[in-house]
Amino acid sequence: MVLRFFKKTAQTISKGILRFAGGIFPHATISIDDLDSIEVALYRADFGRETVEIILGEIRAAYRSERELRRQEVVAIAQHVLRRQMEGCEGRLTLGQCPEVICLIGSNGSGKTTTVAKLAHRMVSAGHSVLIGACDTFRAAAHEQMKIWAKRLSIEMVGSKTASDGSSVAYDAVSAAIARKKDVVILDTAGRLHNRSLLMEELAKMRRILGKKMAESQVHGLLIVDGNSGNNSIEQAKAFGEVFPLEGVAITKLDGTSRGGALVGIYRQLHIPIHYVGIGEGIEDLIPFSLEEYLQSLFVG
Ligand SMILES: Nc1nc2c(ncn2[C@@H]2O[C@H](COP(=O)(O)OP(=O)(O)O)[C@@H](O)[C@H]2O)c(=O)[nH]1
Ligand SMILES: [Mg+2]
Repeated sequence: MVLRFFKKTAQTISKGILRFAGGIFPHATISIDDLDSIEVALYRADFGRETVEIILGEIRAAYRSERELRRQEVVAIAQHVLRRQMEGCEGRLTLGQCPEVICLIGSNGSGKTTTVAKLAHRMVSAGHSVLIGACDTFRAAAHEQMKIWAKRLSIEMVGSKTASDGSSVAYDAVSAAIARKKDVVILDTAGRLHNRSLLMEELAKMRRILGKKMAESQVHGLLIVDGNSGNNSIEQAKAFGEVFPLEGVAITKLDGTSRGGALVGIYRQLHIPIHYVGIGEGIEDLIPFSLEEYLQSLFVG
């Protein structure tokens, strides 16, 4: 059931492990020469140097004691290492105060607007009342895109075609949510302004303005990372985190990337739990991240 989520990454990994290892037979033994192909596959899947070295080190140690390893044992070693590396990685938003504000932050094209829609849909389906704030005022098209989603989902949206300031829209959205007694406000934000420092200033301002209306514990920064950008996205994520406290991360587009191993590096370097993964363009294609599902689906095939 979970197997389709990380299909491309799984194909990349399985190529490396299977190629010299008796095809699909889990009991086939692999030789020490196969380690190179396993190593390449793990790098291709973007697990990052630290993690690949640990996995390889443990496989070598197992060789020394066993001399013969079956493919399923290699997989078990990799999963065991990853389980350790990813300890505590599953994040969940806890909703309780009314309203809770979830602010989606990330670079242009990472999937923020789509994820706002998917998340709003999830929350409405779970019985919460939701209001969307269209705070990407930088691009006119962003407002339209959010509006189309809100209309399709029949979810109230606060936005402005003419506002030049995302923070003022955020303020209005939160005020409306309080007045209308909504459970959750989900804010879309801009991923690009004229330059990077302006974008950071804008985010810092939004956080300050939200702080005037809400308790700190009511505001949840959710970082949106494009799964295709893999380990490269980490530096940028750190910059966002400096101006807007990040509670969790959602990693999008994992349906189409062979670099799903980057989740490990993202988690280990940012120390932010992974709340959701995006696995397609449809409204249902956002799922809570489960480490076990991830580990199972990486090594199928
Ligand atoms: N395949 C796939 N496409 C996605 C996913 N999430 C977003 N997208 C697509 O990525 C593109 C950019 O998304 P958008 O939400 O506009 O990004 P934003 O600029 O951060 O708001 C759109 O074409 C989305 O349909 C996902 O999980 N999988
Ligand atoms: Mg957008």
